[in-house]
Amino acid sequence: MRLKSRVRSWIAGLRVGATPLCPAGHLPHKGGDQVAASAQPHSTVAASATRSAGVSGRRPPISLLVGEMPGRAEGGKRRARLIATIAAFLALHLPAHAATKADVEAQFRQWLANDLWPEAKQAGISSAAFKAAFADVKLDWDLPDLAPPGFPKAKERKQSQAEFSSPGSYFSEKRLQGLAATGRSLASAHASTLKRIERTYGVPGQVVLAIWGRESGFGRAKIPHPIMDVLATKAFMSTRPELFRRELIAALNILQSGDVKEAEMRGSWAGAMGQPQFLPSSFLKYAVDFDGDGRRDIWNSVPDSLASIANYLSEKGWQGGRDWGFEVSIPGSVSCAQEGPDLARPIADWAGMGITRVSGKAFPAAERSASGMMLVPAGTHGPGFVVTPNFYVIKEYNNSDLYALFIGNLADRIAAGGGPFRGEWGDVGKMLRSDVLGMQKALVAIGYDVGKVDGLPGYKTRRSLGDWQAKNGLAPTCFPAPSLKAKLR
Ligand SMILES: [Ca+2]
Repeated sequence: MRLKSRVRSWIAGLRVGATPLCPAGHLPHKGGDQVAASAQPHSTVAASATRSAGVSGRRPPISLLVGEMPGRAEGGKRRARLIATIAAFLALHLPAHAATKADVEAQFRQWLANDLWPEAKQAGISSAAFKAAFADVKLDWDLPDLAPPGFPKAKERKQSQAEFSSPGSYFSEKRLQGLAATGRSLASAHASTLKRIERTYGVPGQVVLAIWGRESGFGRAKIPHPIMDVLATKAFMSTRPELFRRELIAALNILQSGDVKEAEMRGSWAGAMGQPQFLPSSFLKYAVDFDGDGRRDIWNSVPDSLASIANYLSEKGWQGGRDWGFEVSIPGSVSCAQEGPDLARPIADWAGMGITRVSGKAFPAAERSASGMMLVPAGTHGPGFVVTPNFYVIKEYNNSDLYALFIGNLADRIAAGGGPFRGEWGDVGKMLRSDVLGMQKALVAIGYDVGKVDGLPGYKTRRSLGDWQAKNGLAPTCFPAPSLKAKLR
């Protein structure tokens, strides 16, 4: 039943219009520039379903009947068979891992006292605060990516065989339109707060609104989990315990600071808290009290939530007065192999090559002398962009090109009523990661830098491929395709 309801809520979360919490939370994504990796944000939910099935299916056998009882007559054998039958019945019908779970719960309490407490004490947490913080904390066995001690390890998914999603599936037009409409009405409702935020942090209101909308449906999404349950469970028994241990200590600091009551301190399954979806360590660094009540409250206060988002971007290097980027059309004479954050040029130089904005407008005068970077997430099979350093600041919020493009597009719609990107996303998600991996290895073997050799086509893979295509008499497309697989071995 529980599994079914999880699957149902997962499907509901996928539905357009429902605005789930940004499922990736703020965990650092692996694979930085990999556009496709982040297009599968829900994979861990499925993995967790597999895992709990695996856990309950493998139970140490009840050992009532180890060996025959020697020297017994026929009656003894019958009795043994009866016991065997009962044992088999129990094995099937008792809660399968009750004993083991109880054992893990006991280990958890010991871990809190003997392992975590000394570290918390060193971090300045008082004994009273520590005890109060964990009084009601429970292990949450429904979270994904758990590795309970003594339980069989879940089978790793064979990533090399998985297809990566086409980038286009990331940009649901219906969802973007809904977020833009709500964002515009909230822009006027909170106009004075947003003006004050822009004056203080230099970040335009529409960018702050776009992140707020994407992360928590403008604070309207139900934030499901008591954060201490999530962090304690994941610090004690997840596949990434060190990361969550740091976040758990940070959360204890937040509770001790009095910014929020534990009952209100809710977050996502990935540990991201409140309306901006900050991990506790980000909260400590970037959350601000903007409504002046003396508490940093990203759960209930809109001014605090919005200003905290802006402060985050500002601290990560947001350049006031600059845009995030522009959708452009790139003439055939300009190779796609020039993309990447490390190949910046003055935007006037890109314009000089014949790159123009799809809107037909000129690049703003102030942008022309400043630096910009080419970005082609699907090579020549999708829209092209000239982005500014602010694009990479948005990626600090969630390390995905597609995420940052989503925020940029939504911000433009909120500010000026724009629509979808003009360039169509081609259907480029059909190759297996193992095929892309093979192409990456072949490129590395002939001296190319493809970034991480992981089967995902990040910008280094894309531009290396484009360069190889040009040198081999092919028109550069800067994206892996089945037709190139045979040629590149
Ligand atoms: Ca406040």
